[in-house]
Amino acid sequence: MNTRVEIALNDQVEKESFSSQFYLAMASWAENNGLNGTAQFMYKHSDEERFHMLKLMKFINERGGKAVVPAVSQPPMEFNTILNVFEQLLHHELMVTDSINNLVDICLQEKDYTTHNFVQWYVSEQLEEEALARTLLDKLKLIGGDAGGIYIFDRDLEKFVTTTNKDTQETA
Ligand code: OFO
Repeated sequence: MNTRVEIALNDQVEKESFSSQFYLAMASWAENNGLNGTAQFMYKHSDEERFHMLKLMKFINERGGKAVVPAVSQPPMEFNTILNVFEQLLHHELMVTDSINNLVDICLQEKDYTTHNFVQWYVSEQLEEEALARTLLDKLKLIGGDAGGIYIFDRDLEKFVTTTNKDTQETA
């Protein structure tokens, strides 16, 4: 496998691993602050990021490269408000999108069209994740600091997680 592409893919492995840890920290914070829907959403999101990491690692190894298991780094643990949690989520996803776009650039520069094709899955995934994070953040901005509004937001998020879990199980 092309060395530059391999390094960039392993760098992405590290970012997906950190995303998983970061969303786990958000889940734990939400759970400790009575926001069970948000906690479930973040636990699920954390699992998805781990899946993104594993998918990359398998691809690297299948293509003759060496997937590197990254060190676990401590994510931020304190979030002042639920709004702050979702602001950080969107901010983080935008950083991941930049990194994926950089990966696409490297594949094209190195004429690695197979990896380019593989990375397209991440391009679409980022589109969806960014859109979802923006929608949730917009809702929270509308709600402002209203406790009743936050209660309903959190309850709706719990329903959303249950419905999407059911859909995934039915299509599996
Ligand atoms: Fe949410 O980022 Fe993975 O790809």
